[in-house]
Order: sequence, then structure tokens, then C-alpha cells
Amino acid sequence: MTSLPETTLDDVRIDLNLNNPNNTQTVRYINPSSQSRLQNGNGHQASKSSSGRCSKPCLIGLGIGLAIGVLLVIAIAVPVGLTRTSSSVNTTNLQLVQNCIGQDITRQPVIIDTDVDVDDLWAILYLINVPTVDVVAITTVGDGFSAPLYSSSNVLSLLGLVGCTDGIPVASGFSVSSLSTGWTVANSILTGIDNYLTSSSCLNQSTDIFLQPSPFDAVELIIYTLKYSQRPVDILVLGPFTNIAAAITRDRSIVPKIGTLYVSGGQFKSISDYPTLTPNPNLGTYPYLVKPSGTSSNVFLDLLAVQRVDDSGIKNYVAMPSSIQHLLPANLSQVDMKLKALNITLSPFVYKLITSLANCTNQAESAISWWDNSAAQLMVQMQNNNTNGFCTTLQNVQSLYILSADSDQLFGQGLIDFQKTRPNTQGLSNYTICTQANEDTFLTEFLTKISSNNLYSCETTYRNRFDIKLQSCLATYGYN
Ligand SMILES: [Ca+2]
Repeated sequence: MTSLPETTLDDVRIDLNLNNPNNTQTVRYINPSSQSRLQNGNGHQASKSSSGRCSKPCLIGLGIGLAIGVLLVIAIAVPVGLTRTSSSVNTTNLQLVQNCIGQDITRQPVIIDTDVDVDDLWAILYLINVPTVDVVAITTVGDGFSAPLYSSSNVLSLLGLVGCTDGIPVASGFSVSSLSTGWTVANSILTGIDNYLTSSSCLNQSTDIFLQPSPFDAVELIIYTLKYSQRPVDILVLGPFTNIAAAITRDRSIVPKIGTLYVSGGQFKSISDYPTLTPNPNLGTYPYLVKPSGTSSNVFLDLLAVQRVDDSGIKNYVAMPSSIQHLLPANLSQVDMKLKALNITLSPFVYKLITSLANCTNQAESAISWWDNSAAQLMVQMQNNNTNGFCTTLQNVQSLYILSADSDQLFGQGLIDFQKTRPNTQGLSNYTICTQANEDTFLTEFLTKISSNNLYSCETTYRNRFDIKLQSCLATYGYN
């Protein structure tokens, strides 16, 4: 019997290192000569004959056994090792960036996506004064009720005017609807509010023109904020859904990080309320030049975006329907009486901000409601499980927005009560909606908060702002 040759395939040994996931070299082939030295050094051998040497059958058996072992170990251990290695590295990087940002996790992070109408400014002013809310980003669309160039600059101007300069990231987003030009609502039906803050015939404010939007684009900031926030982020949609839909379609991994998506507007009308579901060719005039009766502006302005967000798998949707917002008229006499009753004196700017919309836009006072700021207030009520909030009744519904151009009178309508007439309809979204509201309770909360000037969401400096910290932390630790 001869001694073992210096090198044979049978001598290849597998060295696994699963305990150190950062070591990507999970399978190691040992040089056979070093194997021999190891064996000589510690006297450990797999099999020996009675004389201390392995016989030929013994060597064959040993070789087959080792070969099978090699294959099994490679087949099982390598994928496991690589998986563990990959996820561990990513988790570490994610946590490093999260820790580096230093987010205040005691408050509920919120992204406000807005078309920057005047009632959007009311909503922002309210939310930055709510102690339980951390407004981590304000993202703007330019396909709603303000022109693209004015949308983010008017948010920056408002923040500057109330003492929140540089405190919150404001990111510019999409300026055109998911529907192409020519198929969107005509500009002529969008009331001009672009110069509300600065016009000499309106609020006549001097604004800080040096305030800059976020270095992130709106869609990018929505994605990164959701990804690197340490807790789920609520999104409040106060305009067309264009940015939100774009963020979700660009990176669907953000969907589980969305806590609740709150919607301002929307319509929830029973399908049985329509006299006929048969399309009437005389009603469909695409593209629409006016908003069809009963539709919600934020929905109608980009219906494709609404459909994509609705069907994306977000866990919770909450809406403040247009019909309930109309029950909250912005009655100026009522505002004055409530201010007096609460013994509140608003700053001249804030008072004019909430009372000048009808006057500045040549509308009747009765045409103005607490639209988007009521959606903001509903969000705070639900986040805090407040049973004494202004929304006194909530209802769970399943809704479907009709996209088909053949649907004519149903186009852009949010329908409910499918169980009665079409129980097998797919694609329904679960919404919690406010169905009754108390105007007095609403106004007390709104005026109290906007008069406080506590500016909870404005406490961080520019360098420590979520987006600026995010940018520097990503540069330090890398982009996953
Ligand atoms: Ca709005």
C-alpha cells in the first residue's frame, strides 16, 4: 500500500464561514499540501487502516463520500451564505443612513403632496403647528391649481413669511398630468391663485426670493424619505396624484413604508344612484374642457395617477370627500365670532391668509370651503385616535374610479356599493371616509393651532433638515 499522493481531487476540503456574513468567501478550497501539513500537525485523519494507512477500497469510498459532500455543501451552503451576506450588508447600510439622519421618531412623519392652492397653504400652516406631526417633506405638483413655476415657490414663500425659513424640504415635482397635453383640463377653468401672497391687490407680502427648494426632485424625495424613515410615513395628498403615482411606479418597494395615504377630496357615490350605467355617446366629449359635475378636482386632474395609487397595495386609505368639505364653508363671520370666543388674536398676515380667498379671486364667500385643511385635520384626528374630533362619523367603503372613456357620465367618478349590484367587480380599494363633520369643532382646532406659531416641524436647522441630512448620509454610506 502506498501513502496518499500529494494532490488529488479527493483532498479538496470545503471551509465554510457562515458565522461571518461579511466574508463573501464562504467556500474555500484548501491547498492539498497545506492539508497534508494540517493532518501531520494535529494527527486528525478521516479514515485509517489498522496500520494507520487507508486501503484502496477505503480511499475509493472516502473519495466518493467527499465528492458527494462537496456537491451537497456547495448546493446548500453557498446560496444561504450569499443570501445572508447580501441582506446583512444592505441592512447595515440602511441602518447607518437612518442613524446618521437622526430623525425624530417620537412624532409621526408626514409627506404633504400639494398643488399649492390657497387652501393647501392653510393645511400646511395648520400641520406645522401640530405637535404630534413631523412634516418631513412638502412635494409639489404643477398640474393642479397653481402654475408650475409658482407651486414650490409659493410654499417656500409661505414658510418664510411665518418664520419657518429653511425648516422643511420643499421639492418640485411633475408639472404635467399622466394624461398627455390636450387631454387634460383646460387652464381656463383653473382659478388663478399664483400671486395670492404677493399681489398688491391681495396679501401684498414681500417674500424672500433667496429661499431654495430641496436638491431632490419631488418623486426622488418621496422615495428616499419613505425608504430611510425609521417609521412608516403618512402621505397627505392635497392635489393631483401625479407625484405619488410616479414614485410608486418607479420603486414599488416603498409601498409597505407608506403608513396611511390621506386624500383631500374624492367622491364616493353609490353605483345605484345612477339612473343608467349604459354609456351615452352624447355625453362624452373628450378631452373635457370643464370638470364634469360631481367629480373631484384632485382626482379628475390626473385620473390615471389615481388609479395607479389606488391599486398599488397601500394598506390604508382615508379620504375627506368633497361633499363633506362643502359642509365646512369658510364663513368669515363665523371665523370672527370663533376668534372672539376663543380670545385668539391672529397675526395680520395669518388672518388675511385665511380670509382673503373669495375677495382676491372674485368669488362669492359661499363658494369657499375649508377644503384641503379639513383633510389635514382629519389626518391628525385619525393619527391620534381622537374620538372628539371634528369628523363625527367615519365609514368604510370599497371604491372604484371609472377610467373607461366609454363610461361617459361615470368617467372620473368614484363609485361605491358594488356589493349590491356588481359583487364580483375587481380592483376595488378600501377607504375610510368621513361622512359627517362638526363645523364648530373644526374651526376651534384650526384657529387654535394656526394662532400658536409653535412651528414644531420647523425646529431643525437647514443642515439637519431631513433631505439635507439624507443627502450627506447617503454620500457617506452609499446608495443601496
Ligand atoms: Ca389642493
